Amino acid sequence: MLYQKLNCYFSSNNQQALYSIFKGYFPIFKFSINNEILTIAEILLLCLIFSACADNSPNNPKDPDGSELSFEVVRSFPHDTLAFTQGLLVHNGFFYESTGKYGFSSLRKVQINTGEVLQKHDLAPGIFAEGLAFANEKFIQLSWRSQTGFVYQEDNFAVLSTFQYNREGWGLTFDGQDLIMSDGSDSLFYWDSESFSEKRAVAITSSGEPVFRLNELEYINGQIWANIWKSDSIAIINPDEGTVVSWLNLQGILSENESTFSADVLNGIAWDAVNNAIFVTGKYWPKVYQITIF
Ligand SMILES: [Ca+2]
Repeated sequence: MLYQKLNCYFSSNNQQALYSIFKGYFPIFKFSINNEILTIAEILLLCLIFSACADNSPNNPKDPDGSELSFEVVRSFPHDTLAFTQGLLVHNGFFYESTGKYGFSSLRKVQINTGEVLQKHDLAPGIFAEGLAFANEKFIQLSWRSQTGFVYQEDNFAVLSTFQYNREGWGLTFDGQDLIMSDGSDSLFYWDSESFSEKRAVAITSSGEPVFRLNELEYINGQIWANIWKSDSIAIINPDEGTVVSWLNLQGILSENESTFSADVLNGIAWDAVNNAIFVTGKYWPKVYQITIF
């Protein structure tokens, strides 16, 4: 019975409505959904479910003081639906992609127009690959909890060296001088691009509030673009101030048909500096989208 009562709310992804029920009825200890009175046991269960959902709810931040940007899809390209995208970049006219999951982690060179994987390096099954950057003629790839980074030769993906760091690895990009990495917190970390030693941490805020779950990164035209994990939002960050100057909301970029694949969350931003083209994709998404923003 309770499942039926709740199903209509969760199936429509209506956690806000659920919250409003609590907000509106809690003070007088009378709970009802669709005019059905809930028992005390049901209410307690509802509290547990709600608190769990609230903790893991998708985070689509808004910046009331900043601009919220819209997007238009210019073109779309095929993307391997078995690629759990953790990092994406454009180099010399090709996508380079880092895919995660234990046993499925890889570094790939991908034909942009066809999505064909031209070259692939598989990581050991115990490594969950994460962010990817190209710096000093080498590819640098992070891992999630192994605290190990991998340095690859550009042409053949030969592992030139590995290095250690002392936090989780999430996103990675290169600003022309330093590597910039995320660990899922509200800070970005600047690393020396040769020694990989940490030079400084920058706390990222939006309207004075910390911005958590910073994930895949891309340095674009002097700004840092950061996926917010489990959301459709990208924070566009002024690196000097550590402030979000605008939010890009990509809600709806996957059509309903495309969403029926086992598509996971948005997680892939790449910039083709030569053609000033911006690409986005997600984990197991069937497409990579070239977008313009306005
Ligand atoms: Ca990227």
